[in-house]
Amino acid sequence: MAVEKTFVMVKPDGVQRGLIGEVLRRFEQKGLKVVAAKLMNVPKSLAEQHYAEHRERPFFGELVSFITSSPVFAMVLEGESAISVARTLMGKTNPAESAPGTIRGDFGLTIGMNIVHGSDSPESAAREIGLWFSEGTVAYDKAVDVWLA
Ligand code: DAT
Ligand code: MG
Repeated sequence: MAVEKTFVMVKPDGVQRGLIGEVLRRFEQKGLKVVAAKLMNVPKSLAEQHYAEHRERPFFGELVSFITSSPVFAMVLEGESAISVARTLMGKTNPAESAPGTIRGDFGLTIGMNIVHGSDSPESAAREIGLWFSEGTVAYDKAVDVWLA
């Protein structure tokens, strides 16, 4: 086990539906610490780099146009096993198959609009944090940290 940082983003559908607070609340209540956050429009070049692994997939164009269509809320979360913990809270990629109680299971309906993104491995997390937060993250202690680990 190790303390990790992960890149998480509320996608345009989540922002438009007023779910930034709801999504963030779930990660915060789990014990993950917000170490960076910003609301931003996504340049096409950033979207293409972010989703580079899907470049050859038939839905790549839709993915890029969706993520650039309206602002996203991007953040970096830190905590014990943060990468897999965030993915568990998000639920499966396709909201139709995501368990109730997960973010996608509770708020999503279709795979194209699944509310939230989270890094899927330590390599992805490092790459995505560098891509979205080249300005860096904020290191700080919280008194509650000692009650979480
Ligand atoms: P995840 O977001 O769970 O990491 P992924 O990396 O496989 O999933 O795909 C990235 C996004 O692309 C996903 O959140 C929604 C979209 N997507 C994936 N598979 C799709 C498909 N078959 N049709 C349409 N969109 C898809
Ligand atoms: Mg992915």
